[in-house]
Amino acid sequence: MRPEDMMARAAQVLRENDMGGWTRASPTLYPHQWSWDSAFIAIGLAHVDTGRAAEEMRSLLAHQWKNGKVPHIVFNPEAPPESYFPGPEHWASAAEGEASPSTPARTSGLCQPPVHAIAALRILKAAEARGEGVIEARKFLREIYPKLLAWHRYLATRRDPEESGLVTIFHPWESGTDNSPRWVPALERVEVGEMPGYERPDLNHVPDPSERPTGYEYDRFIWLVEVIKRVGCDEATLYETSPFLAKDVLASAILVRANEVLLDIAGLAGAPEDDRTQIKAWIERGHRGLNERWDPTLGLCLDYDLRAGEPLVSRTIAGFAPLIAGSADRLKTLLGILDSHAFTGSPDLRWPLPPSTSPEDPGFHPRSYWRGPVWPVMNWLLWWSLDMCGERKRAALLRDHTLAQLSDGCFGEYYEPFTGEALGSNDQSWTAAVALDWLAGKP
Ligand code: 9WN
Repeated sequence: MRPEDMMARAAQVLRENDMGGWTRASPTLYPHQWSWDSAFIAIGLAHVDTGRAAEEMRSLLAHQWKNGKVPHIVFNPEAPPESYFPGPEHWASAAEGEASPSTPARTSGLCQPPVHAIAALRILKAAEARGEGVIEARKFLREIYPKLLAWHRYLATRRDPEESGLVTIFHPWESGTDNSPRWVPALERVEVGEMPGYERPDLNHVPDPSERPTGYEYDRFIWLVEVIKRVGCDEATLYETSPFLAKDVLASAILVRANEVLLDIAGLAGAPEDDRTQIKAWIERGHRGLNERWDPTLGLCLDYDLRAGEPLVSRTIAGFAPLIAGSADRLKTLLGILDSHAFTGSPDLRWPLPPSTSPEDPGFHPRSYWRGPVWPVMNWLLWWSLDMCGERKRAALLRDHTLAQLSDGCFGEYYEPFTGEALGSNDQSWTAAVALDWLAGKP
């Protein structure tokens, strides 16, 4: 597929998933607006229409909770109840609590990794590169700055009362890498209690159930939703009671970078010095926290199970957290691991692209979601981080190989690492968005 054709197709995918001011994550599997998907989608849209890109984020942030939380899903009121589980009815009781946004409650009670500030600034950069919509983009950044600050404050306080610099999650869905081996030992410790039966519409939208999380995992996912709902999503109570309580190094690294970007946005917004001092302190704390989670044997950063009081040992792309956070002292080791057989160096791979879980990890499964498949959106995050670290050549290769993979025109959600087959949902919005960003050139 020629680059101009791929670009046109990617823009078409985003148009077809456009629900009027917001974009569904995919045509059938995900009929709602997801938090971090939306941010990546805005990055793609920025190359087409500044106003529409800003609107994507505005519509998500309109549902921000009073305590600053940006919900992981904003539900589409028009999606039939049987289209996704757990849907708005399931979350209703929890989403009508004190901290939730104004009624009718249309969100889940969870959150996802904070890529939003990164996306917001990229809207401006893309507008500047196109020489169009710059004033609008600057206005948009000034407008959303307080919301982004409140979001980061929420993560730095309610999700880190220990001031460790690391974000606590109450549910694997909050990591965005749901069934990753990252969470296996912590999930195994969760005892599922009494709860109503449920159906899984997600299985109707993939050709093979092995591409999605297992029934064992789903029972725990849905039970944890129950646990969170029962306490009205109250963070302090969940700290005491939740059977799943983990520090997420990927979300924490993203937060470090997002805080760096927030400093730039604070500058544009003419924010008070106090804000900047606070943001800088969060950045420092984040680096410190990640440093403590470094595993010298694996040469990767590891999540931490607060309930069990032990590191969660696995070899996944989340281990590259210090690279994403821009910690210079880990760069050389991480690049070595990235190039090694454990990630992109195996000659058996269809493309030298990092599987979500290393084929050398015991939890690896080449077709199962976050257990092995290559996720184009994660490649974007790594590409962006490598570029920021000055690793331009390596970044360009990662981009070019991902684009080669995407030339099948499917815009798959994820890809089998050895065969290159598109898996999960086709026409996945964030896949199209990152392709668009790459094809449009450097903003
Ligand atoms: C649960 C929408 C989302 C992504 C997540 C991905 C998947 C949902 C699901 O899809 O999660 O949030 O139903 O499997 O894991 O990263 O945001 O694309």
